[in-house]
Amino acid sequence: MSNLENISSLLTENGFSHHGFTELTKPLSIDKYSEWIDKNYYGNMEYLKDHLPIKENPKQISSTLNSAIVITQKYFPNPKPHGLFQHLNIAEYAKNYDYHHWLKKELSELTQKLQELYPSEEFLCYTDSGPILERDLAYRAGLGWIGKNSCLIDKKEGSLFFIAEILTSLKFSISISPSPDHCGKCNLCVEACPTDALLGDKTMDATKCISYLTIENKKPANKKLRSQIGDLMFGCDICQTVCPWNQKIIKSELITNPTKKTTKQETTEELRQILTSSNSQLSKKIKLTPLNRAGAKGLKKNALVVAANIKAKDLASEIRPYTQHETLSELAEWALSEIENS
Ligand code: B12
Ligand code: SF4
Ligand code: SF4
Repeated sequence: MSNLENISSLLTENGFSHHGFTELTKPLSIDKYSEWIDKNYYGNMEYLKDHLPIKENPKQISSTLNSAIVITQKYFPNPKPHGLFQHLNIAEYAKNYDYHHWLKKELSELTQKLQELYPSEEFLCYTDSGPILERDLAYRAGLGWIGKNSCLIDKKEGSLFFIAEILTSLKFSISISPSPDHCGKCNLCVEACPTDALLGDKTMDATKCISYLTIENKKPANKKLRSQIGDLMFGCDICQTVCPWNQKIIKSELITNPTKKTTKQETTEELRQILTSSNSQLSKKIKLTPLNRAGAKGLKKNALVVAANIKAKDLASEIRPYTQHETLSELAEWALSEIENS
């Protein structure tokens, strides 16, 4: 068996059947990335700008690295659900415990097995944790195409998965034919995006993306964007949910596991919990989940926006104290006026 066949069987045995291999070369889309940075589409995610030189030349991570073993891990149906805030609109990936912990742990175990098989070689694992252009890497490994929603999509797997990789000094004889583009004339994701964040060229203006606004951006969004956020509490799946390549998967899951429709009262109760908890109570609760990225303050900011958009009149007395808040006072005033004028 060749190294490649050996590793491929190990990955499949460990549950990573959708995997691929590629050389660790300059990403195909690095010019696109650089243009994207120049246009300031990254908002306040400064690390994306800082990472440009390493992303361009991944061997800067370690000069002995030659290849990447790339895997995907589905987050829908949820493999590691935490069960918090089941009546709020939270992106599917974030309904699981934080993948930076559990997926990284699974990868580290795999890396250890590889290290035992090849003791003189180097192995480093990442998932969303290194200066690596992961969609480009996965594309080069033959794991899917880049859709107009900018996600990596596979015909069978859809796009509701994480990407992770093990960089290695091993050299493989690889001849991968990249996945053809199956978007065709479809434009559903671009049309469905509530904030017009998708640019139509397989990239986005992240400063308009609800995922950025509810997770990464610590400041309240401008008033126009606030109302476009609707009831999205954390992250956004709209441009993936409308995608025909995910629709097949979502529909079959709904048949086997029908979800109960949430009521406005249930949503209001969970928003109330967030608005009335102390930061430390809330931080403790969300610590091991992706919600921790926004933090307690970020969740409160998002709760004010959702409360205003769903016109939660019952929450006026919970919102009022925030009109005295250090950073959320203007947002709270806006939320109250939205609710009172509805
Ligand atoms: C910053 C970031 C974000 C930002 C910006 C996203 C964006 N589209 O630019 C925000 C906060 C908005 C975000 C949102 C989400 N993210 Co995010 N994010 C990242 C991160 C850390 C960097 C991505 C980046 O560099 N963006 C800048 C743009 C310009 O780069 P890009 O998205 O990689 O896009 C490239 C391709 O589109 C490519 N391209 C365009 N045309 C072509 C053609 C060819 C042939 C090729 C090869 C490439 C190519 O060029 C672009 C630049 O190189 C990556 C992890 C990583 N290290 O890569 C995760 C990552 C992209 N995110 C991920 C996820 C899951 C999400 C969300 C679904 C979470 C959610 N539900 O809210 C959403 C999806 C929104 C969307 N439609 O993209 C996954 C994507 C998995 C997948 N199947 O694609 C990643 C890979 C994390 C992971 N390890 O699993 N994210
Ligand atoms: S994640 Fe939501 S806001 Fe962001 S591009 Fe997709 S549809 Fe638009
Ligand atoms: S919705 Fe249509 S255009 Fe958008 S990524 Fe899916 S197939 Fe491509």
